[in-house]
Amino acid sequence: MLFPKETLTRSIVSLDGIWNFQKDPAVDEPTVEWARSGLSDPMVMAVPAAYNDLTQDISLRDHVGWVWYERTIIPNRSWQGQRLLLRFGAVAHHARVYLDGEEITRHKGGFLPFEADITDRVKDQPIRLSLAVDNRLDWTCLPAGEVIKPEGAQYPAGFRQQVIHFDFFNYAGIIRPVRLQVLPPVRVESLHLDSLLDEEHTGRVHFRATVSGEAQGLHELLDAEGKVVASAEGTEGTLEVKNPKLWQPGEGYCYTFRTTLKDNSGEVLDTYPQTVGFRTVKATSDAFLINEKPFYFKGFGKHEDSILHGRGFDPVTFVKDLRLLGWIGANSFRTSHYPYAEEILNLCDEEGIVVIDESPAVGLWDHKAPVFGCGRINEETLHHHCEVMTDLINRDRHHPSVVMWSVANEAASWEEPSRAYFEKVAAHTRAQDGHRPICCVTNAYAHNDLTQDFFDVVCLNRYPAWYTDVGLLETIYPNLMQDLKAMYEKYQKPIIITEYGADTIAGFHADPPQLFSEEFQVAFLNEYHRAYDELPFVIGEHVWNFADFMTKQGITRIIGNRKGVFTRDRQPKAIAHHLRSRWREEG
Ligand code: BDP
Repeated sequence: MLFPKETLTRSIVSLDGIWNFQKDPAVDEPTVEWARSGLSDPMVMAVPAAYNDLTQDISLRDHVGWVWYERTIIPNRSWQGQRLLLRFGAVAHHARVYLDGEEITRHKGGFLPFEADITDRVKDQPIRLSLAVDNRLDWTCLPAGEVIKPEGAQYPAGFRQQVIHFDFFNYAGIIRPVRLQVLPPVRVESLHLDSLLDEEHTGRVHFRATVSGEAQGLHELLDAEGKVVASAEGTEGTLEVKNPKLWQPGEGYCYTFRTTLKDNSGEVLDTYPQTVGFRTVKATSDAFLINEKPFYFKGFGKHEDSILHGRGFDPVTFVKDLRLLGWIGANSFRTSHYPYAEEILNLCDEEGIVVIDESPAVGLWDHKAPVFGCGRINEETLHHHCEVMTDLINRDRHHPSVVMWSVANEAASWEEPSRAYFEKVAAHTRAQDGHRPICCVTNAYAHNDLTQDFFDVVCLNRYPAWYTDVGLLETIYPNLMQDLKAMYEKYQKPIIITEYGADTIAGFHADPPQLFSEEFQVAFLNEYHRAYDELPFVIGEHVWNFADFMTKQGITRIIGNRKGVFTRDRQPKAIAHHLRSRWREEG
């Protein structure tokens, strides 16, 4: 599936904007008549956006189940003879799509794109596009969750609750752009591109193109100035360039892989450009090498989260985030805890920002009971997990900014059956992409972890003096020294601390430091850094979190998680200035 781009042969009709919207009172199956008759009592809703924060209605914010979206598509004469491909960037978490009442496709999973060819259904009359969207999560979904019906006189009749074992608000709806792609009948359908660099410094783009219809394919590699530096014909092959200019952290030099399809008379039938870049990545026993040079990860675990938009794609916030990453001297981030919008990765390619690309496998634990090997996380979950890894890698493999795949976050990797599960996920992931290291972010320890040997880099989430030894700053350094050395001794793999942080309310001060104050966040992170700086196998620090973000309500959450280095509206807390001098000084 290609990212939608306008070219000489392709145009895009954006279907973003204001749609009709209605909450569905139905419990299990959506009210399908609404797709035929139109919504009975619609309100307006923005697309893309999560719907949760856009009304004053608490029952919509906390809704569990189906909602409907609806709008009209007005056909255009210029579409005649073209293929019409409807594309959803992401719909959280289950979508059913209807045209004039007829179901045309379904999709499970809230963070990856899906498409439907609607050519044969569009004539010259306006057509109603309806979507039923379900936000319920169960143990076969990623993220995982469970819907419970608690019993007791205090619960209203029919009360259902979405239980989630992850720490971000379960925002839902059409959260990424909706586009109608108007495409030529003979076209490039997919491109499988691996850009590699060998020891003699020869860059090779291995390509495999799927083409609909009969055409001659020409594939060219253009440098950043637009000069063609290599070309080949056919649907599969290799483009070679000697001594290519490298994609580097902080300097995102990209090439363009351009495919042009022509007919026998030489007329252009389709053309599609894809960004690629040359760089090597490799994990050794104590380093992460980018272009053979040790790379130290400085940055954050992030979220796609912003005021009002919820998890809706928000270019304004992301552009600001890019500026803040530059300002603070960060060189990388992790797409915790799900794949981010493709638009974001495109910018990271250009800006030279290093990305750990994470799957939506989060919530695979429960502090009250086991989850693996007891029917909760089951074969269907594993199957879906593998499918999601395939789709994620197919979507993102061409991005030079993506240096590692993260298959999951904080799964119960101390439960014996998790070992067999992750052995399969790891093998499946490597089979999709043998060129990038893989990881599985964990909060387990040397004494209880059962899965890190399947992965290349040990990615650890650690919170001493926050969730344990609360407030005891002096315990951080000895705790980490012992913990990280034990982890390294066991696995002999480099370690990235993918999470460490303290909830901090901007504007709260306490000296000597106390929990929740800006002073505490500074003192707390400094203690962590003391340990990292002494351990050569620690090859990265990602503070949790880049910015404050919304979570479900809880007594340890104050209108969301406050571990941000920036507030939710992107203002720096005191720690931001400290990180800035640490990260910028270190070069
Ligand atoms: C970790 C999770 C992350 C949470 C964080 C926290 O990976 O999603 O937000 O802890 O508690 O366990 O702040």
